[in-house]
Amino acid sequence: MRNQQIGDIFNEMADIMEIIGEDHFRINTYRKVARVIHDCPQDVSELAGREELRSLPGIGESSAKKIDEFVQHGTVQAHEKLLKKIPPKLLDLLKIPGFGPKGVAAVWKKLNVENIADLQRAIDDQSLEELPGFGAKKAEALAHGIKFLESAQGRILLIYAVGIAEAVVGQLRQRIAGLKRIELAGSLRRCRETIGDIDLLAEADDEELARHIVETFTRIDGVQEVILAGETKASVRFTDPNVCSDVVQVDLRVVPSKSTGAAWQYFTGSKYHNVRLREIAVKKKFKLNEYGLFRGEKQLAGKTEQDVYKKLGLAYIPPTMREDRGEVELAQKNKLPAVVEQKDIRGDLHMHTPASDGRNTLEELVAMAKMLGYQYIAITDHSQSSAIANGLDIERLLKHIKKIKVLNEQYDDITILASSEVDILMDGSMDYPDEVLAQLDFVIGSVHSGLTGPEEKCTARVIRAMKNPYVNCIGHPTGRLIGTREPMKLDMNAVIAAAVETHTALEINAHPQRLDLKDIHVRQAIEDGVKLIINTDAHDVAGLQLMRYGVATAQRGWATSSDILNCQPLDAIRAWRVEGGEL
Ligand code: DGT
Ligand code: CA
Ligand code: CA
Ligand code: ZN
Repeated sequence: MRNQQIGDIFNEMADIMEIIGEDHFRINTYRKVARVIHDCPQDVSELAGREELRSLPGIGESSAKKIDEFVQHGTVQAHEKLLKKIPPKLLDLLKIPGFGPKGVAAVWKKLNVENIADLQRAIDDQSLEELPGFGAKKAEALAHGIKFLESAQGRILLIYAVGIAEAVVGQLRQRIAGLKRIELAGSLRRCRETIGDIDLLAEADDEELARHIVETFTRIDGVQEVILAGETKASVRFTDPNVCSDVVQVDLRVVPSKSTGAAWQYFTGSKYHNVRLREIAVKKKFKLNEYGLFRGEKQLAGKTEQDVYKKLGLAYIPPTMREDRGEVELAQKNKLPAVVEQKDIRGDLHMHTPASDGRNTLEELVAMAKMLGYQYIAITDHSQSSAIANGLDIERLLKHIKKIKVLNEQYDDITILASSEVDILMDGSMDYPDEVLAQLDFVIGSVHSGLTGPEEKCTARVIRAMKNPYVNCIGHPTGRLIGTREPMKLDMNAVIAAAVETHTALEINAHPQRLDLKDIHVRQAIEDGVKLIINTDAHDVAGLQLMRYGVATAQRGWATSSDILNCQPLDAIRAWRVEGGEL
């Protein structure tokens, strides 16, 4: 699928045109085309040159020609021409949260700012705050935004790393006949929310094969640069435009089978977890490294990870828990929590249909939910204040509820709950009156606008929503978008206390750009007895399949299935909701 890449080109053209001050009509057209391509379930590049491409809504002949051109030549002339009109690094400025094309145009034309470093200088020498329309407050916010951007730089979202790792492993499997075992390690295996580089491990007992694996790895499609290549390891910079536009470092090591477990353990990390393990080994007068666990020359363990943990006197620790956050101590006492697994999930309580901003019909969502083995789902379209997301006014909502109830009658193997993701308004009141909320089977309250306020205000807003007796869950509680939008400032202690008091669940939004609540807040919440729900917030059937990222986040927060509402049968959720009973 090249939809992401093609759509991005149209968005970039719109950005440049807006910066250089071109006609609004065409800018809007390009933005619309970008959206249509991003949302298109088919591979647009496969439609190139055909009539079908032209029949997509919003795609006229001139846009279709640009897509054809891209598929044929890999570039679009109009795009290249626009790029020549601006300094090469100017568009980097758009990555700063809260900075749009108009702001970029102003600093470029009035202050000669051509890149992020220039902007930082304009902030430091106060020329930015003197610029009309900016001021000290805005300058401070931009300085903050630059810091935020830098902290995320060089790391990619977990889901992209997964896609890239799959692409690399796929090519290796295809090209190396004798390849037996290849495993993911590093932060990718631990499912951190962002990944610095991708670590892979392959097994080979003969040197010839090991060399062949390393050599092939340095030559697969997508390698941009070979950073190092030895007998048993190599590092490359790799990219796959079907996954994302970033270039990522991938490290591969080849190890003999007698060391696979030890190496897998070592290169999974985290570094701090490994340090703790090595301390335990040293206390036992053992030696632990990537080749195995040794007493003197004798290898005690190394073939499997399980053996390594066992011989160290530890229970096996799931990779998602290996952060040195107390898991080693619990493993010593054999008291590790049995963290939730994908198979424990019985339903998904947050998804959108075309009634608001979803892309697949109710029936299509139900079919996918059944395929995933779910017993229930909740349809949660947006409420009236979410105008951009085509939120439902009361009249449309009531009709929607009826439609869902009628549909639900047609299935006896899955229950479809008529629900809504209701906006939490600025003052913490809900976007529908109570008598409307009362007609829903389940209510998620979410903040979608005004996330930048001070902590006190944001916290009070969310807590007021929790106090509404009809609100069952707070959706994506902090509203963050990893790497692009900062979380709302919430006093998490107060939010958690209110969740307990008001019997409101908190969501672990599984969308890979959200993962909200995040791992450490999950842990904090369950320690205080808050119930969580892992939801995909799907806007299409593909979105329903992203549950694993939420499950991994729950594991990283040590949640067990008893902490998670949608690991329970529907009757138990109903009782919890209606009677305020315990699970
Ligand atoms: P990343 O790539 O920044 O997302 O994070 P990791 O955890 O994948 O880190 P990376 O790629 O530098 O190293 C992979 C694993 O190798 C790491 O999780 C643990 C192990 N490792 C790396 N450096 C050290 C070290 O200095 N000491 C120990 N004990 N282990 C290390
Ligand atoms: Ca890594
Ligand atoms: Ca690495
Ligand atoms: Zn939402």
